[in-house]
Amino acid sequence: MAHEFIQVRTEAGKVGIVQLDRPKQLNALNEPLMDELGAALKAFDADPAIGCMIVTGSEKAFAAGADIGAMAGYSFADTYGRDYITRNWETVRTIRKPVIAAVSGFALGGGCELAMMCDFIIAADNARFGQPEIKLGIIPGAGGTQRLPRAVGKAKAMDMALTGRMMDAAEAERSGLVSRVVAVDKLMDEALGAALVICEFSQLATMAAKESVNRAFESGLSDGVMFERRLFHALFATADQKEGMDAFVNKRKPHFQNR
Ligand code: DAK
Repeated sequence: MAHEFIQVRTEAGKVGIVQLDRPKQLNALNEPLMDELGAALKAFDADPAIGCMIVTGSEKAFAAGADIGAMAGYSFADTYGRDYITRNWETVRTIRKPVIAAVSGFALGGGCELAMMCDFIIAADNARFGQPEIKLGIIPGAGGTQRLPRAVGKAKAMDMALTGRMMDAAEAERSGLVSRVVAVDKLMDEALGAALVICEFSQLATMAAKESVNRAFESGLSDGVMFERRLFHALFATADQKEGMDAFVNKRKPHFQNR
């Protein structure tokens, strides 16, 4: 499938990579880009050969936010009536296999929100995160006021949402927004390394782990632990659990078959 605003490729036949590709606009997110991104991720999710995905941008920008020019003239009827954002911006949330955000440069507004919708963020040392919508007379609209405090706590989330300041990679790692920071020229190697590790495991187990961690943000502790317990129990019905434990006991490498 031809794409206008993204590049799509696979690595080692098992990692699906989507690179946002609107360099002149610092990967500002518009409707067709989000449609393309969603379709590419869904196709990878449906491909049994793919075990993990990476969403990335350019060295200068992961994404500098929603396309301000495109939405500047929108009315309430345009946004609410056409279900702006909800309709196609959150497809990444529906992806069942793990998705890593590899962030270099600016991740602002909708760009920061897109990165936070992924399962974890690996950042280059030049990464800068922010929710500067307040400077435009609006507030974050794709989950920023909800996911940022869950990641970094109320104090920093309020600071960023109310002042619009950016957080550098070191502060983002300190605050729990990103899982790792690496030199900018090592970003894709690091993300790919993490993705390949994930691909070694049973897809049933990685999907269950993702679903269960995400449940922590949707439920109270007892309900979340019960959800985890039931998935844990269910994995004992898989051939991959037998394979993984037999391989350990017999000191050999496991060969998971995703069943
Ligand atoms: N949209 C459109 N174009 C953008 C852009 C953006 N978000 N960010 C940058 N660009 C364009 C610039 O206009 C410029 O284009 P030309 O002038 O060359 O044609 C080009 O990219 C390069 O940008 P700069 O010349 O500004 O580059 P600098 O290195 O000097 O500065 C910067 C980089 C990232 C600091 C700066 O470009 C900047 O501040 N950009 C805007 C960042 C921003 O405010 N992002 C938040 C956007 S608001 C909603 C839900 C969600 C949202 C909205 C509504 N609803 C539910 C209704 C989400 C909103 C947002 O994300």
